[in-house]
Amino acid sequence: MNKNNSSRLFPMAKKVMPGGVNSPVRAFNAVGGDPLFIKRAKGSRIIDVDNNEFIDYVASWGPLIFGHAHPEIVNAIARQAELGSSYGASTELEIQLAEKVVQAVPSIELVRMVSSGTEAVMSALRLARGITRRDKILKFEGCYHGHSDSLLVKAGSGLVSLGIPECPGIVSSLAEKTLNLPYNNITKVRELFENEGKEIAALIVEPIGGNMGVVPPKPGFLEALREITKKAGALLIFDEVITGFRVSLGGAQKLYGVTPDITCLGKIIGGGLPVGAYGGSRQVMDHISPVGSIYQAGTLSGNPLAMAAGNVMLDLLSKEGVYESLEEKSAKLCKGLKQNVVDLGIQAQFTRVGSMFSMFFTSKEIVDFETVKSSNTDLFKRYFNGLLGEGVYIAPSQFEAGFMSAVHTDEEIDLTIEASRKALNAAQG
Ligand code: HOZ
Repeated sequence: MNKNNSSRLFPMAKKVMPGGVNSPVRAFNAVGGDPLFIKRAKGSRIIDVDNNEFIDYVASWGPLIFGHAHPEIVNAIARQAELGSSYGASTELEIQLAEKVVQAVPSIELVRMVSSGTEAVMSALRLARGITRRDKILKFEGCYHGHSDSLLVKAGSGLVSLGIPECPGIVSSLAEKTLNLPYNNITKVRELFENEGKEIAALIVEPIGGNMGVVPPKPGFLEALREITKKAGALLIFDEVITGFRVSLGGAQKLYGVTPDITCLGKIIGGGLPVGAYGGSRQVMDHISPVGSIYQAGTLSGNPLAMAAGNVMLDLLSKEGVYESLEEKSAKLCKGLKQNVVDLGIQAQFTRVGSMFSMFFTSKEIVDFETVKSSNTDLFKRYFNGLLGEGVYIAPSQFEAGFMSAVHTDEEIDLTIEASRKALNAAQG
């Protein structure tokens, strides 16, 4: 694979941007080599500056459920751009998108749009702390909820990929307020709440772990979190930045039938544009300014380009058969990938919920951050590079999820399975 232009651009990028990237997960630190520089993308394919074309399972880290540059989304953005890209004032588009979110997501009666998932989660925590007048929050090891100070403790995603156990720069008195427990371990949650429950403002969880690779909740885990938080007067926050509108129209909460107090959403509801949102019952959300006194604001919140794209995205997602088709394609891909490892005698675990999936190179059953971290990252590194050479692009880290889109074809899935077999064969040497 020719990487001449990417390799030419990378030193230039490093001269003007830290590590040459604008988000650490884009660097290829965990897999070696220079990162790809992308020049365009269409449907299920991305094309780099050396004209290498890849079948893409990163999908901009999840949101592009209809692939890149879907014509209806592109048209909506173009139409809105003609009318102005930002007003810093209210629009009808915001109401339309909010109505769709409220209709689809069980826990949301009122929603506040923001500009990123990080912002949504940061604001949701402030809301929970403001309502309960408590400081502590509980999260789970390996879950990543964006990069706000309270949440960069034992976090997954880029931190685990880059091997950063603790992020300097976080005020220790704030970090102390963040409690961490192993995902899926309800016994430990109960113990903690027995001792400190009255000090905990919120428990925040990815209802399906998606930022350490895919880690599904064990049966009963989410239900128990709901019961325990309710009893303690703490708020339950679902970070559905990845799962919201991906695993079902109503997100993981609809899939599992567990309703949190606050839900955080991300870029899916902006059709891949920079958007986040948080929502809950009227009672909870009325604490936010200008009704209540918990302040949160943003010029680009409810940005009209993003709202226009998001409206089309949610309309497309509402069409009959979308999730069934995603399920079918994802099941087919994972079945093929699984057969490969069986045939080649490689130790691997597969996790999948709907169209988000992972393959971990370990013999341990995947239930939490520890089991995820038992994966053979050297093997992953060779596998990733082999796949790239075969024209398949997955996230450059063992600790990220893969995403199927509605526009991946059966033929592309077959090609991916074949590419994976070759890459695995080469990787095991
Ligand atoms: N953290 C996200 C992936 N798990 C992607 C956003 C980013 O960090 O760039």
